[in-house]
Amino acid sequence: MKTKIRIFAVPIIFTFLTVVWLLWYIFTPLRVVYVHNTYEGVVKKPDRIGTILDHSSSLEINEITAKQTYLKLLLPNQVHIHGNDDNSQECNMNTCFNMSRCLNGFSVYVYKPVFSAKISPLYAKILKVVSESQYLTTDPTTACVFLPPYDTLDRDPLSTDYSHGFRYTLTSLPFWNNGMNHLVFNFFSGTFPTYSHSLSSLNLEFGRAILIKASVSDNFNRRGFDISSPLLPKDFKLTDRHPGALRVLNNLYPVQRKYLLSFKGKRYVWGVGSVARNALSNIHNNRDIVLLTTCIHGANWYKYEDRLCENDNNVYTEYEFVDLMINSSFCLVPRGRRLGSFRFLESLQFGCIPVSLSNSYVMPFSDVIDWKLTAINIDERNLFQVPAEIHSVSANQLLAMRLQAQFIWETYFSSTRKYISTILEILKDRIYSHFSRSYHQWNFPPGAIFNQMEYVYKNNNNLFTAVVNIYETVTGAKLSEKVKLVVNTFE
Ligand SMILES: *[C@@H]1O[C@H](CO)[C@@H](O)[C@H](O)[C@H]1NC(C)=O
Ligand SMILES: CC(=O)N[C@H]1CO[C@H](CO)[C@@H](O)[C@@H]1O
Repeated sequence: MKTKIRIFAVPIIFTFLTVVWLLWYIFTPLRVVYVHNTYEGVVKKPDRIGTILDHSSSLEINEITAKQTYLKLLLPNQVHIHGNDDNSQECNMNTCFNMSRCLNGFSVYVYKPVFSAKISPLYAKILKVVSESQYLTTDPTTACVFLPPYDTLDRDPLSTDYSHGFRYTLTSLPFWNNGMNHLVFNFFSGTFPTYSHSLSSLNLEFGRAILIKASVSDNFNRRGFDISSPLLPKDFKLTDRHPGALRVLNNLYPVQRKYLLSFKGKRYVWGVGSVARNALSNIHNNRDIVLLTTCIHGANWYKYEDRLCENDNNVYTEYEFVDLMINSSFCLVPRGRRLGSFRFLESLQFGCIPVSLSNSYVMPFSDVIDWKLTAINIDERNLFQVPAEIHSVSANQLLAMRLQAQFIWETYFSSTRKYISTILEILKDRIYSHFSRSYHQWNFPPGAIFNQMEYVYKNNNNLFTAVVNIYETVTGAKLSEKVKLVVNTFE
């Protein structure tokens, strides 16, 4: 009898130990540590870090990948990039951006110009401003992000600025790596007659590059990855600011300007984007609402002329553009053929509150700028409600929005240099997310560019700071609990 029990005891004890081990395994918090790498240097505690690292890199990573989540340790040579590599439409900063490249600080490498490649004046300015940036590096092996030497601003095959052959040139860049950590600028994509907003209409093998794109539609936006850009005018200044109207006039008043709402621009009579602008004459009253359109653009406009064109074309010339902008409380920004319109930035510059009519448009830099403080968005189909909506804005609100429009203009948009600084600071905020600037820093004076704090950890005691960056894909809930435990353990 006794020997029988002993024989059975072996597997029972074994099972018991296995269960205990499993429970311990499941409930032990993750001990994953990224030793914070500042812009200035690394906080070094090699012995302790070493121990933890060995532990984390073997055990936890396997465990997490098994749960269909993934973890990126921000340690040199330890970036684990998961996800479907071939589907660049799914890109986010965790799947398509190599954080390892940025561990020694934020830097930009600008490829040497290619003399055979045609570059528009605007792209030349972008290249120049980045080249003069404090973040420029001449060493591509240590660069965090890359700027290609090819002008991809205009990808409309019918446009005179369109350059053929990018499909091959971008991919042949020496550090291209399927676009990883590259910035690709684009203002015009798609073409007559559909002006598709899809990424494939770019005619460009951009892969995992971050697109800095105008006229982005919500439906094709790689959120948190691509950057929605305003449409910059061709004659945009390099470094001098285009001053805001309030600065020029040195006057905020009258709060209610002569015109409540104005617009002066083209209308397209037919095809994509024509609906909103063709209906404007219905709310034009020639008193406080002045909405002027002209059918005249391109050589063959008269072929499509409608019965209102003649009158519209005549009234159009009766008002001066600047006079309207400067004397209007609100400026209508109806979509054109594409979602973005030059009028958007012009309104900000004139301290005129933009009233955007552009369904699904992703407002410029909207991951940091809160446009609700500055602009009004109205569904294109509700054009007839525009007067009522803007009448309901109080004088106080109007003044606040006007000041905010000027602040946003002067801080983030008023020159190519400001524009580029904003983009680089957005990228920095994303990459060093534990240091990213707050909503208030971005949206209130003096603004995020003024506040370029360089953080340095002064470490006088034996403790060290662990910053854990965990990136999750599908099932996040369980992992997040563990992350909290980790942070509590080491803080
Ligand atoms: C990320 O960058 C590091 C450092 O340059 C490099 O060693 C690593 O291979 C890169 N990973 C990928 C997936 O490109
Ligand atoms: C038509 C009109 O009122 N124009 C005015 C617009 O604003 C400027 C600057 O305040 C005035 O000089 C114009 O007379």
